Amino acid sequence: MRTLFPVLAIGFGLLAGCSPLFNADFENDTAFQQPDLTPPGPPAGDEIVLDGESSAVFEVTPNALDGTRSLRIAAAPNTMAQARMHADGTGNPDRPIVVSFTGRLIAGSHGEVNISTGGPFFAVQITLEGGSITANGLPVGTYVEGGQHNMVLTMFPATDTFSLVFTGQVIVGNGITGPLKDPDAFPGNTYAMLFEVIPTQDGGTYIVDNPRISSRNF
Ligand SMILES: [Ca+2]
Ligand SMILES: [Ca+2]
Repeated sequence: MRTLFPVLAIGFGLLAGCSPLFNADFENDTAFQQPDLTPPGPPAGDEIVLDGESSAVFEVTPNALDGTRSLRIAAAPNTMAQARMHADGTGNPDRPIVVSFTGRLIAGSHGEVNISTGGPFFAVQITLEGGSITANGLPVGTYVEGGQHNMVLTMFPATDTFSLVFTGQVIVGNGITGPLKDPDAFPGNTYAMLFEVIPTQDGGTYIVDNPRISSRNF
């Protein structure tokens, strides 16, 4: 508890300055079953959309990254699995949009985290593969395979740019920024964070928790 308290305090501080558009922690879900696709609690209308071949696994795991439940997304060899965290609201179009989650990519897996603002192209594409992290195609650092990482991505409507912070078992520099890939579609008419396990010959698994999309109030 002593070590957890500062993390919780920071979490509540961030939430206080943000209006949630999507929020899930999987704590009310049943282990080894699919998550509730309409996450309980505010905001209303947020939803999870699961997609993949019949071999794809989307189940709540008690081997949690935070609390007692997380979401496990697994793909069989040479197949994909994706879980889309969909926000119903758009927030204040003059304020930044903040997208965050905690993840653990099992060694050998290839993961992508794609951020949509409702346009034909993703605004930001993050890839994690073989220990390397890229953002919109550019290398930004490294992660420990099988380790835990936390991402906070902020998108700024005044400049159509993003800033990216990775913490946890990663080596990623400070002050990573870049242009959004689909500026005409931002601010968006919808927002989503798409977790994808990309096909590899060994298959892959991404465990994720606390996916959040928020409209910042400042
Ligand atoms: Ca959790
Ligand atoms: Ca909800």
